[in-house]
Amino acid sequence: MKYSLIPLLATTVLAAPLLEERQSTCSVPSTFPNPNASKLPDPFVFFNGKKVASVADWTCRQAEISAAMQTQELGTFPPKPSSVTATGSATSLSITASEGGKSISFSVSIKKPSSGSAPYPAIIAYGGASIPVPAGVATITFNNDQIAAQQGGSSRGQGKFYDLYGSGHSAGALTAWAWGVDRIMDGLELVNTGVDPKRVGVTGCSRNGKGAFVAGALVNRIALTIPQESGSGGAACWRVSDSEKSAGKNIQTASQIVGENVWFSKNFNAFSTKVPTVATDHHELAGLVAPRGLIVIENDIDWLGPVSTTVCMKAGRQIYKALNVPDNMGVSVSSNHGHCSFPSSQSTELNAFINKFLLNQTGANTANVEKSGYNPDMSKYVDWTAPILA
Ligand code: MCU
Repeated sequence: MKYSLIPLLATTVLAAPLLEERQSTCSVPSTFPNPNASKLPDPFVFFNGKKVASVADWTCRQAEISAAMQTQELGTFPPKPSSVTATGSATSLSITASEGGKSISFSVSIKKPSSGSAPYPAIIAYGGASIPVPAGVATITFNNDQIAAQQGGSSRGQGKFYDLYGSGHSAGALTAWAWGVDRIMDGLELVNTGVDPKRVGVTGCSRNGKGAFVAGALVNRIALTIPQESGSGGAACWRVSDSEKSAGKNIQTASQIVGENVWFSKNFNAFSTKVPTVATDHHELAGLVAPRGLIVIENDIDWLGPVSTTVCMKAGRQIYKALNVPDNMGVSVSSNHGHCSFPSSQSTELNAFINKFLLNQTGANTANVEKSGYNPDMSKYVDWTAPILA
């Protein structure tokens, strides 16, 4: 039975039961195409060639995009383990996850908001927040490195995720961390910490920004995703970054990233020098977050690929436009500041998204946030147009 479309659009949080129902009504392939496409793949065409013609189609398309990304670049995102328990207080939360006779535990700290009373919203911050978290929002500090190490190529398969699922599990660190965020959400639902699980955001900067983006894409209970300066592997598109590299920029590409660290699945190694054959690109990572809140904070450092993040996230925002929620996503590429040192010039858009999605301020203005000093020729990378789905 198909679910009604109205609740999907009426709420910013796609609840887990809806997701399960959605997956049972979508036929998701298990093998994925290897196109030879130097432009960004059309988000609105299923891999079997059928056009996406409705919001219900889009939710099925999301399921196949997610499956393709997991197969080709991210590794498998495991479902909820057979047992998850949690204990906690207003200042900490400890989670134990068990599967197949093994079990792991980890804890996160909670910094209560300096104003407002429970239930309050929170932002899960990978390794601590490097954005200014407003007074009414709690900060949950997530030590993502203990779930999956990111100490270069030799750290593959290390961390609590792999203690549970085995060191040979296909998930790269980004996916393993997203699994950790999913368990934090379980914990917040099990224990009354004061945090409202329906108003939780996720952030991280740089490598942890890639992680925050992937968490928002894979964990449907996240209300607001705030990747900061994630660059290649996050808000940048593999294809655009390769094109920028060919044009002489000092930019991170897929072929570099797979050697630097273990953020992606080892399955991605085979694609890293054949980017046009990847079935998806990262404009569709934004599409996995839709229709939930997404504010992409970027910097114009060459290595991050400011043209690539501009093109990629403008293309991703077409998906939000198709769903008739263009204001639920914004992209802001700032200039002239240190990596991960949040500049005040991006405060307006950051606060607007936090006000809207976490503090429930209906008047918050998140309209038309496409801020970038770059004005790339989109037609070089995009040869599709967004349908009107809603
Ligand atoms: C932007 O994130 C990464 C980048 O992908 C790496 O190539 C570089 O080594 O480190 C960046 C980072 O995490 O900086 C803190």
